[in-house]
Amino acid sequence: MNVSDLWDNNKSANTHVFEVPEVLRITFTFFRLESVSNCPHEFLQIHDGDSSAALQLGRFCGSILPHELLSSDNALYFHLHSEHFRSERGFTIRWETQQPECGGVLMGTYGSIKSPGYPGNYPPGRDCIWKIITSPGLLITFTFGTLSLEHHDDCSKDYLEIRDGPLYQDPVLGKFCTTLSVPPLQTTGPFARIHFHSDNQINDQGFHVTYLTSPSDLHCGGNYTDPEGLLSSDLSGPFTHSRQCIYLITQPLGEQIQVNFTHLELEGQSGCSQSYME
Ligand SMILES: [Ca+2]
Repeated sequence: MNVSDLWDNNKSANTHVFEVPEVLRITFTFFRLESVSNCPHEFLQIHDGDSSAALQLGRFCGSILPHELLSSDNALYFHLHSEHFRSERGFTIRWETQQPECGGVLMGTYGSIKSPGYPGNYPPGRDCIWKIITSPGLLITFTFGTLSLEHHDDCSKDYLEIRDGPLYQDPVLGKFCTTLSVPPLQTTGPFARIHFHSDNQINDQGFHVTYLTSPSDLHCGGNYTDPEGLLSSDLSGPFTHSRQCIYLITQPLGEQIQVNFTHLELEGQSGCSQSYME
């Protein structure tokens, strides 16, 4: 399966579309302030917003050029402090604007996902979609460090939504739109889709979620590259847990694969709503 196949661009199918403000990227081309540890007398302090109440991105002094900085919304607040302004001291900053970027495809076996601007408040009017694509036979467990979103009874304003699969049609594992402590969530297969949405009013701190992968308790799924072979679900005992078993057969470019079923026995419901092979 190609990652591109899993990247559905149907954001507009289930989200509201806003005009998203551009964010600021700043680079330092000159920087020289008094060099004293902790910068007590002379410093440049930068906040990710339009006031000193916004998250502090850094406090700088000395003569080392600070690294590039990116705002999470459309303003940066600079505070230059000096007890004795002197010549040949100061800074030069170049700024550019760009479309905000968030979301992406994560293929590692562990990682973390944060709302834009975290641990500062998240900006308005964002849709960020992350996909976690791991190997067949693994499950993904999400642990919530922070979860603070604008409260709303039916999550029609801001929300964090985690789906049990890579596509927006996959079942919802959890959808959150308040501040609370959430126990870990686990997928039933090796893929997940995380969608963060913020509307244009009222925000909060956002979220910080970490994820880990672990082998499925059922021995099912896997990668197969032999020129021929036998796939078997080998599920001894009754199905006690909901599981997705993903089998990926890959052959060299140009080869085709012929599949013959020798045995198939699954629960029979209309529309294959409970158990199915696809
Ligand atoms: Ca909001």
